[in-house]
Parts: sequence; C-alpha cells; structure tokens
Amino acid sequence: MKLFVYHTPEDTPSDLLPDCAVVIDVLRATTTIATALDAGAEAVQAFSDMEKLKSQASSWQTDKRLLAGERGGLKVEGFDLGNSPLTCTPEVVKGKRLFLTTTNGTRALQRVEKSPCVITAAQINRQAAVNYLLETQPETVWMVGSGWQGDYSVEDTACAGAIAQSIFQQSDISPINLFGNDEVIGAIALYEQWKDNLLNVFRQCSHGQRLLKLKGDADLQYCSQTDILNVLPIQKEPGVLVSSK
Ligand code: 3SL
Repeated sequence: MKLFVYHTPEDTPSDLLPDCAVVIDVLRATTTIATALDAGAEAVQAFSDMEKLKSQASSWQTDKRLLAGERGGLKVEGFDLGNSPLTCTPEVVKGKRLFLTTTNGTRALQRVEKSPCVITAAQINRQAAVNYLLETQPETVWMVGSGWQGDYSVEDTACAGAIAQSIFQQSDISPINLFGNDEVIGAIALYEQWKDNLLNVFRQCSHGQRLLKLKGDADLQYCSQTDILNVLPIQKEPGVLVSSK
C-alpha cells in the first residue's frame, strides 16, 4: 500500500486514479455523511450541482428523501437540512436518502468518483477508514482534502495525517514504501502537533472561524472528536454513499 495526500481536489492528478480514494471534509461534509449513515440513513447521494440534485431528488419518493445543502456555511433555502452533522439524528434521517450538496466536499467526491473504490473519512470515523484500508490493502490510496474553494484546509490535512499515522503504526510497511509523497510526511507532522488539541486548531483555522461567525461552535466540538463512530461510508455507485456495515 502506498499513501498519497492531496490537500485539495485541484491538487489531485487529473490523468490518473487511485485504487482507493479517501475523501476528507472534516468541516463538515464527510462528518455529516458519517453521522447520517450511522444514524440509519439509507444512503447519502452527493452533488456539486444544485440543479442536478433537485432533478434527481424529485424522482425519489417524497417521504424517503431529504434535501440537504449548504452554501457559504448556511442551509440552502427551501431544503430540509443544512450541512450540520448535529441535525442528522435517527429521528430525522432513519431510512431516508439524503440528497446532499456542499461547497467543497461534494466537489472533492466528484473529482475521484470514478476510482474503483471511494470511501469518506473524518476525524469522528478515522479508525473505521484505517481498518478498511488495512483489511483491503489497496495498492494506491489517495487521501483527498476538500479545502475551501481551491485553498488548503488544515483540518482536512490533519485528518489525512491521523489516518496515515495510524496505518503506519498498525502495519509493518516501511515509511519509504508507505509514503507516496512528501505531503503524507507533512500531514503526519501536522496531526502530531495538534492531536491533543484539535478543537483549538479548528477554532483558529479559516473555516472554523467562518463557522463560529454562524454560531457553529457545537459543530466544531462534534467534528473535532476522534473515533467516536464506527461507520464507513463507501461509494456503491458514483456519488452514492452507503454504510459498509
Ligand atoms: O464545503 C463544504 O463541503 C462544507 O462542508 C462546508 S460547511 O462546513 O458546510 O460550511
């Protein structure tokens, strides 16, 4: 297994695909996806384009669907949910398909959706992603951060570092064979620096600041927890994520 970290969808090579892509948007799309599937959602179908979302969702049974969407951190007008993981309780999402659009996370998913295997990870389900990679041993793994409109986001790269570090500790692959690019080494160092105080870095980073202005501190607290859910979102068809359990 060789791990590569790409900070943003724009950084990922466009002429290649990995054996397994791990899409990461800690604040907040992949945290929301993990939470919704853990709470019993039937699937999360991700769209970067809002019009496509509306047209696909309209063919789905009304009582079995929820429209969830964010732009600029705020709920899309007329949608059932925004992109806060805290709204994805079993009472709200059980048995339903979430049709989800977000600014960056769903774009990152789209960028690698043709890979033979696509999973999503966040800090809250990091170990589930690590376990899957250790079990399946894909030859090449790309961890793709969602960033913010083409810019790097520290929380996504720190999560990629958390995954890489855990794989390194739990396998006997040497660093030279395991680390595919220097970004992996940088991501591990970043995670090591902040692992005991992720909430603090989330409150300082640009997207955390943006969410704090929207009264999002409870979301930051939730998203900064490590390994609280044992759920692995896995793509079953392009854009459609289900729980691997
Ligand atoms: O950009 C995204 O995909 C979102 O996760 C951003 S937000 O946290 O919902 O504002």
